[in-house]
Amino acid sequence: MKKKVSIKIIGIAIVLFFPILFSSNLYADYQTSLVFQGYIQDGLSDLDISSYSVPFVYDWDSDGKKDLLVGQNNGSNGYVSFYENLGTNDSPAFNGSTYIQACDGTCTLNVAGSGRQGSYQTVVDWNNDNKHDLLVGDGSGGVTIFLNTKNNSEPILDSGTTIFSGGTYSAPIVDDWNGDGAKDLLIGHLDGKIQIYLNEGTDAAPSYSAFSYLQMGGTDFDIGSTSAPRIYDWNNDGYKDLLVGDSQGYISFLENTGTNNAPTFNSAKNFVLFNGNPLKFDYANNPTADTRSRLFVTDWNEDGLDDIIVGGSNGKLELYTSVVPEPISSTLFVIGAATMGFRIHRKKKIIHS
Ligand SMILES: [Ca+2]
Ligand SMILES: [Ca+2]
Ligand SMILES: [Ca+2]
Ligand SMILES: [Ca+2]
Repeated sequence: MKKKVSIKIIGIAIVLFFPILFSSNLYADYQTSLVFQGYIQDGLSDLDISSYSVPFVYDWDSDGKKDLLVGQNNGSNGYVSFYENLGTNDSPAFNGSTYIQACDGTCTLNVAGSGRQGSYQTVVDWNNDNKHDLLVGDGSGGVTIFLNTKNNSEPILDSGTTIFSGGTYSAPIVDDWNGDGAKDLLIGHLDGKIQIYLNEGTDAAPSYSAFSYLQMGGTDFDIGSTSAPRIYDWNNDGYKDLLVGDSQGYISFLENTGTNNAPTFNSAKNFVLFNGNPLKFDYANNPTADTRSRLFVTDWNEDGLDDIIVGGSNGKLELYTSVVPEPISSTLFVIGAATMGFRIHRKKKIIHS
């Protein structure tokens, strides 16, 4: 009798998950369990910085609650807005924002904006003084480090030091790419490629001169246009992967098939949502428009599952939350369904005993 109940539940679970198994293009898509939850709110309206939003989640004022830093392009200026979290960590709430300043006083951090790219910001302790700093890419290809001259609860940034200038649409991130203990740079650009600058200085005093292009399957990786990387171990195998935004609004997943000290990539696949739709910025309203995407992975609702925030052309921030742990291969879906059946069965057994 108990066996029958268990099989029935497993059957229902498999039927529920069945459409997912066959909803994606196996050659170009990467199925996720992400569900679009709508736009992040600011007070009673959609958070909206007007154009080309770039999300970064960090507890900027060190009060124990994660905040939002939002890069943007307002015409020819790239700013970074600080949205202080007035809610909690599992239910963030915002009410207005202030521009990040680049001095001890009033001097709004302002980098070059151009077209689809204003500021692309990454929080990092650049000089290892235990105070978080802000690395900012801009529309004219520049990369600037703004050092925190005060403390972590009331950060005051200096006027910035240029690391690179020239090029177009720089989207820099920091990572010890080759595992030698010194922070390296990966930089996305308008040309769709990703530059890797290995640190020729030290971790506390980085220095960069030569770069190589990120390789995929023996050639330069090229997403087409306007590449914007973030690093995250999305499939939970212990190896850092790359997630890359582009000009069209998609998110590409580059699975690291090498190691953390020698990452290698063989394919790029577009994220597909739980319901089979592509993860594409503003897909519901503009399914075919080039909406440009910049992403940040975070567990937004603190349920233990990875979520993604995506910024794009309309200046808002989309929230996508996972409903099961990644990766969700078809095999794991079946195992997951069976596990669910087993758990329900066990629970019933306890209830009936
Ligand atoms: Ca905070
Ligand atoms: Ca620092
Ligand atoms: Ca991985
Ligand atoms: Ca989550």
